[in-house]
Order: sequence, then structure tokens, then C-alpha cells
Amino acid sequence: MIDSAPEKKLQEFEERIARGEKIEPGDWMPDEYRRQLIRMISQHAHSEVVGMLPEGAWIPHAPNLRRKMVLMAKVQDEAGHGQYLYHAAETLGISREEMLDALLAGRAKYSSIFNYPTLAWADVAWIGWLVDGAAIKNQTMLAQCSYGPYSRAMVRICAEETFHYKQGKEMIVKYMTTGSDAQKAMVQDGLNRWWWPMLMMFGPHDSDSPNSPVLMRWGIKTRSNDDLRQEFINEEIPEVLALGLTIPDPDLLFDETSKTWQIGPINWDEFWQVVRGNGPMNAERLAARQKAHDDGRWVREAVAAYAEKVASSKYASGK
Ligand code: BYC
Repeated sequence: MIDSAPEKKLQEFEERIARGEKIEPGDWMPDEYRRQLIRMISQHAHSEVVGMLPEGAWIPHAPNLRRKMVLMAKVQDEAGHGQYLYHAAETLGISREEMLDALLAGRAKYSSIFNYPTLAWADVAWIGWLVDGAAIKNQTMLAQCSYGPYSRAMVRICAEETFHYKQGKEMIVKYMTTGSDAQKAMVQDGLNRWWWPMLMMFGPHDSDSPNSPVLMRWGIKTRSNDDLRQEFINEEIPEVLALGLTIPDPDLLFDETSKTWQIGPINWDEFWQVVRGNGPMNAERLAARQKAHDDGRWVREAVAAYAEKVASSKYASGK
């Protein structure tokens, strides 16, 4: 007799997703659903943690106390986002140690954008406006995803990212409206360097996105890479141009028929080089994470020793 149970379970699972129910950690799920979620959530967690580095480098050089406090709060938020996401991935049966091992060994991916250098203070502002802005666009979609722990982490993260977006945009608006010529030039230079890497954050074109079909079938992603990128472009380009800035794209045009902005070709060779570990800052980012991991070893050992001591004293006292 043919065992029809797996097909039946799959059907029930897909019906739950179609009804908009969340899948929770103890629920039955296809192995491929679990694998895709671990892949995506762990990459996302690594992105948050590695993403602290480009902006963190500017904390000692912030132009005044207010900016320094805002930036410190933002970078700490990113650490918190990493925590929520590592926890969410752990609910799927992978340990934090396995995820960190993969990152430090260079086997794990994290967002391409964090392999570019922050050369000037305005880069911090652009990360807030455009990089967090792109992340919010993607994460607002993921807040609707079918896996409960990931979806709930996204709701909280998006609320904090909105503050990140606003503080970045506030800086750019201020420099462009009341700043010196040098500040305006610094802002334009930052846009020239961050524009294309920021568009790459959304991932390859839909036709070159092997994971999208299964992610969309099971409600992990509900919108495609190109769809989100296009919506982001349509929303942000008018805002950037209104400040007198130039988008570094000679092919940029507004299509009156579709009422959308059309961009020139994205350099996907550069994108894949960065994703494969050959970007301008990949080696430096991993070295910084490795150092942080090594420096934190004594804390992990102390916590483990304390937990062991508490457990053995409870056992000894019979409690
Ligand atoms: N960078 O089939 P595809 C933040 C990989 S941090 C690197 O389209 P998928 C912040 C992809 O992994 C928040 N790799 O993949 C923090 C796949 O390789 P594998 C960052 C990329 O998953 C600090 C292959 O290319 N946001 O906001 O359907 C300071 C084929 O792609 C990238 C997230 O992490 C990339 N950009 O879609 C400031 C969002 N794009 O795994 C801010 C969560 C693609 O098959 N992730 N690849 O070997 C996602 O939403 C999706 O994974 C992606 C890609 C849209 C990124």
C-alpha cells in the first residue's frame, strides 16, 4: 500500500498557508520549507551583525554629541535585530554555534551591501536613508511571511528601521538645504558610490532568482525581487532629485506611459563578485567578526561555567 500521509500533510500545510495561518516551530513542515527558512533567516541575521561594522566605524568620528548618540543607538539596534533573527532560526533546529561557524568560515552569505567601505560621514546618512529604506521595503513584505517567528521578528525590526531611515534622511535633507558646498559635495559623492550597491540589495532579477519560486509558493516571500526594487525606485527617486542631487545613472528616465522610473543595467558581475567574497571589504568584515568572536570567548566560557555551577548546585541540594 502506498503511504499517502506525506502528501496529505503537504496539502494541509499548503491549505493553512492559503488561509493566512502562521506556521509555528512545532508544526509539521516540508524539509525544503525548513531548509529555505534556515538559509534565509541565518543570512538575514548575519547581515544585521556584519551591518554594524560600516556605520560603527564612524561612531568615534561623529560630528557632534547628538549625531553620536543617534548612531550608537542605531548600531545597537542592529545587534538586537541579529539576536531576534538568530533566535528565530534556532526555532528551526539549527544552533547559533553552527550559524556562526558558517559565517566565520566564509561559508555563509550576508547582504552584499556591507562589503562596501564607508569613506565619509555622509555614507552613514545614505545607509540610513537608502540601505535601511531598501531593507524596510523587503522586511515589510517578510513581516507577512508564513513562518510565525520570522514574521513577528520582522514587525519589531521594521518599527526600529523606520527610525533609522528617518535619521538618515534628516541628515541628507539638512546638508542639502542648509549645508556648505563641501557638505553638499560629500552627500553627492556618497550617493554616487552607494546607489548601485543599494539596488543590488534586492537580489538578482526574478529570472535569475532560483529560490523565489519555492519561497513564493509557501508564502515566505510574497513579492519578487524586481517588484520590490521597482517600487522602491519609484518612491525614492523623486525625493532624491527634489534635493538637487544627481542619480548616477545616465539611462535613468521616467516612463510617462507606465508612470514608473526606468533605470539602466545593473552590474551583476560586480554583484556576484561581492557575493562570492571578492568585494572591496569582504575580507576585512570577516576579520572584524572573527576578532569580535575571539574577544568574546571569555564571556561565553564564564556564562557556560556559571550555568554549569548553578545546575550542579541545584542537583546537589535536590531542588
Ligand atoms: N547579498 O534566489 P535569490 C539591514 C543570494 S540588514 C548577498 O533571489 P532569495 C541593515 C541569495 O542568498 C537586512 N547574497 O535569493 C543592517 C541566493 O544564494 P543562496 C538585510 C544575495 O533568498 C545594518 C542567491 O543570491 N536584509 O537592514 O530568494 C545596518 C540567489 O538569489 C543577495 C535581508 O537580509 C544580496 N543582496 O532572495 C543597516 C533580507 N541577494 O542562499 C541595515 C532577507 C541574493 O541560494 N533576505 N543573494 O546560496 C531576503 O529577503 C532574500 O534572501 C533576498 C534574496 C531578497 C536578499
